[in-house]
Amino acid sequence: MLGKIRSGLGRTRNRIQHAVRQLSGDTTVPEALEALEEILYTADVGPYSQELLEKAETAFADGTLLNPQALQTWLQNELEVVVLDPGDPLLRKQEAGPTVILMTGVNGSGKTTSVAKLVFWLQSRGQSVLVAAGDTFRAAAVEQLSTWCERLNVPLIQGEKNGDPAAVAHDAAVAALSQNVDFLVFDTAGRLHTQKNLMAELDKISRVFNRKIPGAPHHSLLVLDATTGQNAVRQAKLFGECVPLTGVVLSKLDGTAKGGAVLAVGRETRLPVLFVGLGEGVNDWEIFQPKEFIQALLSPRS
Ligand SMILES: Nc1nc2c(ncn2[C@@H]2O[C@H](COP(=O)(O)OP(=O)(O)OP(=O)(O)O)[C@@H](O)[C@H]2O)c(=O)[nH]1
Ligand SMILES: [Mg+2]
Repeated sequence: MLGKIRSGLGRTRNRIQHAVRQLSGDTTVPEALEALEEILYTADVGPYSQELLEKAETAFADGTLLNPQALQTWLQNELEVVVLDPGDPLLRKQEAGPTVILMTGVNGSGKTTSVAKLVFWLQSRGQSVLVAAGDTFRAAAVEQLSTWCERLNVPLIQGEKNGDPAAVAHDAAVAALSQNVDFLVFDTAGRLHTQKNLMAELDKISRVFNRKIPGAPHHSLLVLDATTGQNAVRQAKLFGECVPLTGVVLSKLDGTAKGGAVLAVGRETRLPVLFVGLGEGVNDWEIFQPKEFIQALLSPRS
């Protein structure tokens, strides 16, 4: 993953490279602290930055940190404990019956593209998949998803135009049970976390699933656009109030200079980031590995 994450983090890495080199080079303590501050703020690590800076200062003062050169490893270790490990196995499969995955997120966050990437990933693990289009309001949305499904050769359940997405959930659950698929992936329409009705709709979809398939949806993922930086944290909190979220997909990491937002999301929401999106193709998808991610973020350009 390191190579891909490293190039995917390109813009973030470019912006903090100067400070990273300074941190790993020959510096004084004040210079090292300044470089640390630049890294944390530029990468958009969030409110945690201030706390980390103070902790580093204290560590220098009380001798825990002996010299500026030790700061790089110290920072790496500090950041590693912030981010939850996605755990193993990812997206645990139910012992019997279909495992249902609900994809949620604000408009344009990358849900539909992530559905395609996730399907491809599941297929590459030998799993059978059924997809359902919960976005019944926009013809273009169904078209986008059906194009992906044709390419990936997976069946798609869709409802009537402008129909109730909960009805699609019902039909999808019935189909998943009768076809005995391993996974059912449900794409939803984008919604703002401030739109009460649409947020309540997510709860309705979940309840319909649960009536048909015990415990479903088994995984409710929030797709966050990495380029939105700290707003992602707020989205995670508000979506989490409507559906019990189990994890985060961080899309568009390739297009942001604020890759450190992953760390804020992990720390503030206590939700594991499971996957990252690194482009528009089905292959631009990686399991999120905190250690490697932080290493890629902080390593000087080779
Ligand atoms: N560079 C890059 N682009 C991405 C990534 N994921 C999605 N996109 C692009 O972002 C745009 C929006 O993606 P969608 O998957 O349609 O987003 P959505 O959340 O389904 O959007 P709505 O259904 O309208 O709410 C598309 O142009 C995607 O190609 C990613 O990881 N990297
Ligand atoms: Mg969509």
